Amino acid sequence: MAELKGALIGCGFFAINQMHAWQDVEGASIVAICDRDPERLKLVGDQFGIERRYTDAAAMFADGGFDFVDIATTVASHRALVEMAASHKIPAICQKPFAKTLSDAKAMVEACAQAGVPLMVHENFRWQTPIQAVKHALQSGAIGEPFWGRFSFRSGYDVFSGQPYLAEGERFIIEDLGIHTLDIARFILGDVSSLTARTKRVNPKIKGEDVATILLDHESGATSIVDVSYASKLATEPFPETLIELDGTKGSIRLSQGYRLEVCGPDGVTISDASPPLLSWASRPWHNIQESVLAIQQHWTDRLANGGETSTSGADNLKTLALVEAAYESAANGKRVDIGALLR
Ligand code: NAD
Ligand code: 89V
Repeated sequence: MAELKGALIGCGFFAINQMHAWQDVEGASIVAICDRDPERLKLVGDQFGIERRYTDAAAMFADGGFDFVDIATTVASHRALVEMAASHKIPAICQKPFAKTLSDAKAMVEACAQAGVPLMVHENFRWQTPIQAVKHALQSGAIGEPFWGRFSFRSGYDVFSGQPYLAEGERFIIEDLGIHTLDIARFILGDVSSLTARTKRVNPKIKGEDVATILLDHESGATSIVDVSYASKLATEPFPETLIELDGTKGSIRLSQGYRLEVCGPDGVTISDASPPLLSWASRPWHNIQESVLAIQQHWTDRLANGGETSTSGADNLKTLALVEAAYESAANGKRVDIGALLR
């Protein structure tokens, strides 16, 4: 089958990972790039040898010559760019956060559905090797029916040095990082019916919240906690590991720091190393995230070539984004928020 041709919009901090990963993906490659900042456009174009360069996305779509677009810009531009892709009938990948609001996200899903083109959110954390290992352990039946979980990301890593805009928004950790952790909770324990959240800002140099604790009621009846912090000074910095605890009717799963996976079931205890591989272009500690970028982009390529909905389609991601909106609402009014009402 002919290789799929992609165009990438947004040549910033994280797009470097996406460009590296596209070089490793089987069945697709990037043929055009766009950034409104000419310096970033030159830097990425030169580094990855891309000749077709645009400072205007509309001009790139008008020229065409690609099968899909990979939108790697920050959230403010997502709706306009996804709708532009839909108007040209071009399948689109859109970085997280999918949209500024749930109503924008619903409109983006609708625009792509009307155009008949696939839409995937680059929600890569569920594709991390350790997260997939937890999912497989749970699916094996080793711990029976899960009734409780904890999904935890606590760190003191200086995330603002690479992504200074994260210090400037009214919203920070739930929208940027908790969105991944909430998605992992959905991926592992299924959809959520209601939630309650509490937030704090510990770092006085940023505008938004940097600590959040969220209690989730899953549709299955399970209860879980999503707790995220960029204000936690720990003896060994765990960035960017998500730690998981699951209790089931027959046993338990623990994914602990250092990618140690412990599965305790009726037949005994299995301890394994769920470390992600270190790809040739990756560097620690980001290698866990970087590997998941390759995995999600390969998944997109395989689905685009062979058909079928992606794991983190736009429609699926509405249910994660609803948790983000609900968490801010609950933190503001102190009440439990019904997720079904937000999605209707
Ligand atoms: P960035 O600011 O470094 O890069 C964004 C780039 O997009 C900039 O170069 C900017 O000039 C360009 N841009 C913005 N609007 C544009 C438009 N309309 N047309 C053309 N170019 C435009 O941001 P970043 O840190 O690379 O983050 C980008 C996105 O990736 C964010 O949504 C962020 O949340 C997400 N992100 C995801 C992960 C992950 O693991 N999935 C990790 C980090 C960042
Ligand atoms: O994945 C992200 O969106 C990043 C980070 C993991 C650093 O929070 O911003």
